[in-house]
Amino acid sequence: MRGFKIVGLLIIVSSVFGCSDMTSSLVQVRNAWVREPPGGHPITGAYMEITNTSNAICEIIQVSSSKVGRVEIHQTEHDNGTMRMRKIDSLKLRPGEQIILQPGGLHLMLMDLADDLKAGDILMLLLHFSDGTKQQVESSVRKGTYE
Ligand SMILES: [Cu+2]
Repeated sequence: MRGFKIVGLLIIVSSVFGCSDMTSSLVQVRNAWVREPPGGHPITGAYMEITNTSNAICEIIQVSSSKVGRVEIHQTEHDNGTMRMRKIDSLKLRPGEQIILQPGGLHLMLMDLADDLKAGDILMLLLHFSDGTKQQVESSVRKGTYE
């Protein structure tokens, strides 16, 4: 009985911390980049390596940016030589797991771009986690092959 009470208290304490600090450090993001949209198209892809550095499962449920109308999480699938993109609802990472968003695989689709993104620009992306925290990601715009 005593053990249960202690566990209950720990859960309350950790959720209070989670609410008071809305900046997340659940994941470490490296090599974040956005492909320069070809010929001024208002749509492009964003790529990065995400590692869950926490000891809990974390889930990215949404990505946003002040300069992007809509961001979707996509998985590229190869189907009989045809490449298709499927929208997925979230990215779930186990503790210590790394996922790589890259051309031809998992990626973020940036749609309705407000600005003309050019190689050398910086685009801020905001990762939204299922626990309500958010994490900002600085990504650099580069030229890249179209996927
Ligand atoms: Cu896509």
